[in-house]
Amino acid sequence: MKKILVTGATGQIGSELTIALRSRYGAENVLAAGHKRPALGELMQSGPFCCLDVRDLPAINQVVEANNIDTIFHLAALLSAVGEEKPQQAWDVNMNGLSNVLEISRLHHCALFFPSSIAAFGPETPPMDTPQDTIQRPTTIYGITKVSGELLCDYYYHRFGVDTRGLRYPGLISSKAPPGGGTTDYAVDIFYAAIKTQHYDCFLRADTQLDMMYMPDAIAAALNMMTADSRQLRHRNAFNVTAMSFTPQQLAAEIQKHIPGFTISYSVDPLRQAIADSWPRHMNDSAARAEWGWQAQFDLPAMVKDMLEKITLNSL
Ligand code: VAH
Repeated sequence: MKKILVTGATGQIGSELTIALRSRYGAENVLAAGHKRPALGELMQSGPFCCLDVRDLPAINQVVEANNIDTIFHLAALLSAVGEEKPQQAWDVNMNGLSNVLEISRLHHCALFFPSSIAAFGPETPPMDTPQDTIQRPTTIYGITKVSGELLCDYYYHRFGVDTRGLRYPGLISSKAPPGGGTTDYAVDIFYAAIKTQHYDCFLRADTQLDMMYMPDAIAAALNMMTADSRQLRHRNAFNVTAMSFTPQQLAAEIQKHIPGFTISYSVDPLRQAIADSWPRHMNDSAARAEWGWQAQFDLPAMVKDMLEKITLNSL
């Protein structure tokens, strides 16, 4: 990896991944791209940025050619809840955007990282210890674009030899950029509410168990998988990876260990509850452990402690 393009760089994953890539490969070698210019901040001050709509094939081609890009981390997408509000736009951005980036990767011999998700599974998928290889009939447009994306990336690898690689991420928890319209956003919003008002009104039911991961682990997983020996990667485009699995009730109890006065209430959002109910509870990530040495570093107590410290620091 020498010259890297990150699409969706202003999003929850992109904003932290870009910084991590710049510290490892040199700021000038990591071009951040977003559909709109963000406010000045660490992302903008730490290296190059360009506005880029992933639905614009010639524009992607121009950026990749002009910057001699050899690796693309393609993060631009509409997430699950916002996708259900505008499914046609979700298909356009998530699928036509990916198709364009795959075509440019084929033409310019770029390696490509694609983030899939637990959303690529559906109600018929075994919810506990969800296998690496199992039935995938997602019921959200976001999930349909994720399972289609996994298959399209597999196709470009087998048909054209494009070095495509991807991970099925669980819900991600981060302290830098706010999440953007996902079903697991509660697991981030709750920390800001706990510090600001010591109360959080949760949009999912108290017992909704979902796989989750702290952003430092998500970033490490992407970097380690992208630099792994390609010959070891049997599942290359859709590795299950997870770190913990909890309910809003369990997360609140862990926060209360640090903020005893913190309270939680529940005003369930039927749309996001239905989405969460269609996803598995806990994935089996043994394939990632076996094929490229995946190992999470943060469990629930460690993540809560670090998140509260970081957000408190940022708010000073
Ligand atoms: C979402 N944060 O909620 C994303 C993620 C597993 C969930 O893909 O849509």
